[in-house]
Amino acid sequence: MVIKTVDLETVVGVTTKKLPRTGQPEIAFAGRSNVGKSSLINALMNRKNYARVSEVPGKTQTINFYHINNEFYLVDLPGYGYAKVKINFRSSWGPMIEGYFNDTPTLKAIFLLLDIRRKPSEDDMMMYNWIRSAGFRPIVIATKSDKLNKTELRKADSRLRADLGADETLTIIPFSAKSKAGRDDIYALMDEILAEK
Ligand SMILES: Nc1nc2c(ncn2[C@@H]2O[C@H](COP(=O)(O)OP(=O)(O)O)[C@@H](O)[C@H]2O)c(=O)[nH]1
Ligand SMILES: [Mg+2]
Repeated sequence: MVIKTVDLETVVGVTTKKLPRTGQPEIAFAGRSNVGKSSLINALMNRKNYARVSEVPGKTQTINFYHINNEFYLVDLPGYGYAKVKINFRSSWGPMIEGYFNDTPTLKAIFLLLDIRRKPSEDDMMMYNWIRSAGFRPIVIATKSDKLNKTELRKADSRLRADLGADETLTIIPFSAKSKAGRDDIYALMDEILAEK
């Protein structure tokens, strides 16, 4: 994966009824506010602050389509579950996201970001189940891996799997936006996904 060009092409509000039909492969990123989604997308795009790393979590209530190399899109879904933002994700814009998962032929994969140190929340579990019910192989990016040492990393992998009720076949990639650990694994997976017909 070589990122040549990046272009924030479309920004839509979460209350939108219609998402764009891009006509090109899309890879979406979901996760709770503050999980490190913007940091991951910046790292993947090789940009310092293109997907804004938010100082105030929960503020990003838009869906951003980043056009990469004029070939495919990274889709930054709004963060959910920030307690101070009194928006009920399930009843408000959750169904729109679920609709996007179920009704977008060009959507090739959904990466679910989970903080490597935390137990998945109810909203995380719901997102995980939506991803699976829509027929996608779930892919978990376990963020902020720099916060753990090697032993803790291994334990975190088993714990996450158990919490999700998943077996060894679930792909979990530990990632650090600080050290960029895991980035090459994610690029390789993206190459694989984009090569699939
Ligand atoms: N230590 C560490 N901190 C991170 C990492 N990724 C994000 N953060 C921090 O976590 C906070 C939220 O990050 P952000 O990317 O804005 O999360 P978002 O709300 O999911 O988009 C910021 O203070 C980041 O600096 C990481 O890999 N390691
Ligand atoms: Mg963000």
